[in-house]
Amino acid sequence: LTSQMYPDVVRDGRFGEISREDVEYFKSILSPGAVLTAAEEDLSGYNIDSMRKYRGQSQVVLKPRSTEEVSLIMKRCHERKLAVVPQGGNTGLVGGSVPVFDEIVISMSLMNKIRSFDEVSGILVADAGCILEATDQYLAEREYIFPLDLGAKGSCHIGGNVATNAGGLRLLRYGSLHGTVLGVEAVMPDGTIFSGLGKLRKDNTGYDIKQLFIGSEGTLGVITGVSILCPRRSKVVNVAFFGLESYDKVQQAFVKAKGELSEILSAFEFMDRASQDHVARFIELRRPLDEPHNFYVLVETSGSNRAHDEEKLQTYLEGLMESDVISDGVLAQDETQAKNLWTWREGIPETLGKSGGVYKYDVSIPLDELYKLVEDTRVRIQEFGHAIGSDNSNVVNVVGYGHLGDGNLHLNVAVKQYDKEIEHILEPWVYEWIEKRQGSVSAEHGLGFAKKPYLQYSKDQNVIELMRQVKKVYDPNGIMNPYKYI
Ligand code: FAD
Ligand code: 2HG
Ligand code: ZN
Repeated sequence: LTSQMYPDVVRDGRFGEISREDVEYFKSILSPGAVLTAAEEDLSGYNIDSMRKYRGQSQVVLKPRSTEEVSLIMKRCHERKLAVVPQGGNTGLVGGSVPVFDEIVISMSLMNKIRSFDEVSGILVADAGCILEATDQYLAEREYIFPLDLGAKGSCHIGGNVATNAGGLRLLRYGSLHGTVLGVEAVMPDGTIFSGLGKLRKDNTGYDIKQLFIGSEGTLGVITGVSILCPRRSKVVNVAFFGLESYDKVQQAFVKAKGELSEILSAFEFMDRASQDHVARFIELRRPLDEPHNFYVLVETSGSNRAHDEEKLQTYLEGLMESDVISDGVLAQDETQAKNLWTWREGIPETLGKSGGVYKYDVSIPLDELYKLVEDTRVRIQEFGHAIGSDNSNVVNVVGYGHLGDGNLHLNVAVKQYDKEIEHILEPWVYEWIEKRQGSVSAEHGLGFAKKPYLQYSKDQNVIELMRQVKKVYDPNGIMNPYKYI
């Protein structure tokens, strides 16, 4: 059996097909309403991803309320070799969160309780299905902050964030989840519960197994709980937004930000002109700067002393103006203005999503060449006879933006509709370009279904083989999120 969506992919014959008895069994162990079947309702919300690019054909969605229920589900799936897809907020960008064929969707949405929070250490223990924004709000009420923030915060789950090792807007300040996550509770493919919800910052007692779950994208087990170290929330947050004329100047501004804003620097995001022209077509807000610029940077500082922080930021901006690094800039005067400035950054993927189709490349590249990929992409598309532009006409819109402070570029190529010719112009060319610079073909969104074929551009064959062996040890029947990752 091949997939309607992916004609080259064949259903793995080792997997069982879900029977009426299986459904009855799941109904007997889960709470009322926690077993959804295609025979009774529309499951498209679980079968289609948020970009509407990937579509599976799952007939059954299960919504466990506890780790024990997940364990019973997985025991049955293990015995019957039923393949599953763990699903969080379904905001992933690489087609990892939806089935390919008839895999059972295990939706974590009903496992959404905070289990404990220690106001002295800042250690939070919570169910995997807690929504990121709600969790951050819970922490804000206690003057703490979740060490991760991203545009999909209103829908994504913290378990989904850990499963994808999401990076986002605060990584520059608080580091990766590999450092902040202290423990993971997960249900293994055979139903065994891995109780790794440690609350220790330091623990050198052997292999750190929980690290394997961080970024495993549902291929090793179902994450049911997370223990994470949360920093104290900064009392003073300032946001500045400025325009620059060259990518070289963007780099100079970054070096100066590290030197002058140092410990209060909490974000350094960059956006090119095409991305901002695009956002301007969709949002009502007045543009932050009157004149157009080739590049824009959003700098955020987070600290504890208003006068000190504002003086630092002001001096930083004045210095950049005097040395002609930036052409113009604004400083948010209150929280609403700060939020509006962030909209110009966070609104890029959201508004690009309104195009007919977007080819997304989430890559790590040494900083000096980071923007060259965007320029080279424009040249290449033109060489193949396509016009580039950011207006509403029938052209290809190539935009570059991202977490400059982390060396992470988001290259998005928006088209009127998905088009195999454009895809062949871009792939594998983009990946070869990355490979030549020893970059990463997936900086933060993961592999999922979309990037699986391109892993070899970033990882050595021996490393890939070791990854395969790990997968076999954890999931010998291959029932966890099949057809993806590796
Ligand atoms: P899903 O999309 O449901 O799942 C993602 C993957 O994790 C799937 O493979 C799934 O099987 C697995 N998974 C989910 N939950 C579990 C679980 N409990 N146990 C095991 N496996 C699980 N990413 C960034 O890194 N940085 C960004 O700045 C960023 N910004 C974004 C902005 C927007 C507007 C959008 C739509 C996405 C963005 N993302 C970003 C993508 C990011 O990966 C996801 O938003 C988020 O981390 C996924 O969480 P989720 O709960 O939606 O997971
Ligand atoms: C962001 O930083 C996200 O806004 C999404 O990682 C990037 O959609 C994208 O390409
Ligand atoms: Zn990002």
